[in-house]
Amino acid sequence: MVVRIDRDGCVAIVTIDNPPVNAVSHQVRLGLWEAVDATEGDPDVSAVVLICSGRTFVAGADIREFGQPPKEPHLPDLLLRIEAATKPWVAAIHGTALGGGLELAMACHTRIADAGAKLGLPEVTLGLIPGAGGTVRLPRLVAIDLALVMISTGTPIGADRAQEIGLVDSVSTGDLLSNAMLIALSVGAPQPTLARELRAETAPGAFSAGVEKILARARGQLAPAVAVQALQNAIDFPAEEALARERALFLKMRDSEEAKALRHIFFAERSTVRLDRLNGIAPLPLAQVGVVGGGTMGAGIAAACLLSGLSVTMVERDSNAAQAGHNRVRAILDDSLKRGKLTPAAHSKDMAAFAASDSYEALASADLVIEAAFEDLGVKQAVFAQLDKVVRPEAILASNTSYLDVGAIARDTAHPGRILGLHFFAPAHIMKLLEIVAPQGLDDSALASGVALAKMLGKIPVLSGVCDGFIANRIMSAYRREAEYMLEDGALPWQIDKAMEDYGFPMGLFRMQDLAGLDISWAMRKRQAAIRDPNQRYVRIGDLLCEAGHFGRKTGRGYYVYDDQGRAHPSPETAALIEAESAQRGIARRNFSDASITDRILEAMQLEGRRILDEGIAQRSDDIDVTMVNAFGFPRWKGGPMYLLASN
Ligand code: T1G
Repeated sequence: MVVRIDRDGCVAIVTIDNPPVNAVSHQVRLGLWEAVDATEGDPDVSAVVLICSGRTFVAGADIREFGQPPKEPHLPDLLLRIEAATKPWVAAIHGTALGGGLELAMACHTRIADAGAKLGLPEVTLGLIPGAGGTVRLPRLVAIDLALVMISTGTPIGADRAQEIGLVDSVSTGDLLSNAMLIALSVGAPQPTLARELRAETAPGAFSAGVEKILARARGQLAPAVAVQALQNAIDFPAEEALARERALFLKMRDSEEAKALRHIFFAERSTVRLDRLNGIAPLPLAQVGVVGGGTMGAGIAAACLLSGLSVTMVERDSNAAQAGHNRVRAILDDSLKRGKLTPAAHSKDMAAFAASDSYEALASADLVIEAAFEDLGVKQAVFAQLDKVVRPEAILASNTSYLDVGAIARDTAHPGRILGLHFFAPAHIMKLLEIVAPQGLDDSALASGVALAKMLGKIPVLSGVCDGFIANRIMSAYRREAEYMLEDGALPWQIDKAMEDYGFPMGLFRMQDLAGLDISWAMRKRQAAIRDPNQRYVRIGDLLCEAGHFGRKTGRGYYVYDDQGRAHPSPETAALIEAESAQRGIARRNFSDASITDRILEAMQLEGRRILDEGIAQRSDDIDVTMVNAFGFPRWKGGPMYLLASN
């Protein structure tokens, strides 16, 4: 029974029980339809409490049903029936009320939320818009410009904020059901949400200012603009007409390429570590984490662990470096506090769980140690030799290396089977992707522990085999190579960057390299020069810029030239250098359209992705899509390079 009705005096308690997230599937809709019949038809029922079992209120329509023709009762019709009920429905919300779940709650006549609840309309993240009255009911409960932000960004809000703006009527700090019952016994005659007037904007012009910002940020994605249209309809038309227009827009978006691509990524991100080898394998308990290295990455990793409730001991080569590392971690947590992402109490608790030391002995009780030292094999091997002397035999050891052979790092240690790669992406406490690099012979329990750590940190783990660059950096190298070839063949950096930014990337590659510093990759290319394949085309433009001391934004010039506010501009000198290099290579430069630029780069990514799959480095093509979307901002509403390859 996915929907059951209990009685407590004159109150009917309708409970949805549809694990794992109480998605409002066809069965749930049928059950709720019958619950309306039953409660409306029972003279002894004076009010209804709608509550969910398990960990959350309804987290939305059942996304798995989207590929099929919708079955009656359709959610909008069900919500109209609940709203028109003669007996008041009280929505008792815990966990998350998202999408159709929040729409269901808004069709109820009053809402009480558990203090820890989150409420949102994330449909745009699936390439949709709310399709069951959300764009018409929400602006009748909260200010129209706040409704616009919630719907066009999909960002959920907490219970207190929801009460503050009028989305919920009360916040429960005790037993949710008991508090909901009290409301059910005291609430007056039901007032349909749709009968309310639209709420005014929080300040004159706030709505139109919001629209401008949303459209500017859409970057080629359709759904936010459609969400704006739906809200404008809610302003321009009576509720019934606005509902009909919302439904039409929703159905159009539901079958769009963008929605299909976003559903692909949604499920792909949740299946990256479904691995047979992990069935029945328990991760080791993880409470104390060691981090070797207090530089940018080490501090970011330490902060990510602290923010997830783990205790962290950082080790550096001496007390000054340890103090510097400690300061970097404190700065990250202070910033989280300043941004409101951390309460003062949590900030103090996290800092109390953190220590920095100049002695490896401090790692003696660690459950897992992550090495984030200088990217050099010898340095890393020395760190692991030290770790072998002090950590517990069952402790898991990991390297944050971004391309070195984890097997080579582990080779001379006492227990190579417990050493894996945990490749974080900068900034490590923010970026979602975590590449879990599994060398040959890795113990399954070590792998399971790496996956468990990723989940504790709220990261998306993707399993990678050992190769230069693993998955993400290897595909980005293919992107860089193809882009550099096009520089010699006729394109210019700002043209390539603009094409890729218009395609949906947050930042073009040349602008990204200028920001990171061209000298870093230059040093790596020099290190690898001796083993570079002489038959592979090699573009010197980056080297020429570095030889002239142009390392990017930090020196005022790289591919771009920078003004004194640090803003990038096309550089005539760089253009001249590139054209001279083409001439020197005897290449007749030609014009490129934006489409030919993006096509060539996409093909290069897909070709490298195929090689990564053929070599068994990645488990499945979906993992490559998840990697590129979450490490390098591949536009998720396009699904990823391999999804596009399969779709063509
Ligand atoms: N439908 C079907 N399955 C879902 C689902 C959904 N809406 N949400 C989650 N799952 C599955 C997920 O695939 C995984 O399955 C398991 O639940 C746990 O999810 C009409 C049209 C709720 C915050 O966009 O944001 O309503 O892998 O690993 O990290 O206007 O799931 O275990 O087999 O993510 O604790 C709008 C999407 C839908 C919410 C929980 N709703 N879900 O996070 O667990 S469109 C959403 C989430 C809509 C209406 C429109 C998260 C979560 P499996 P999980 P989590």
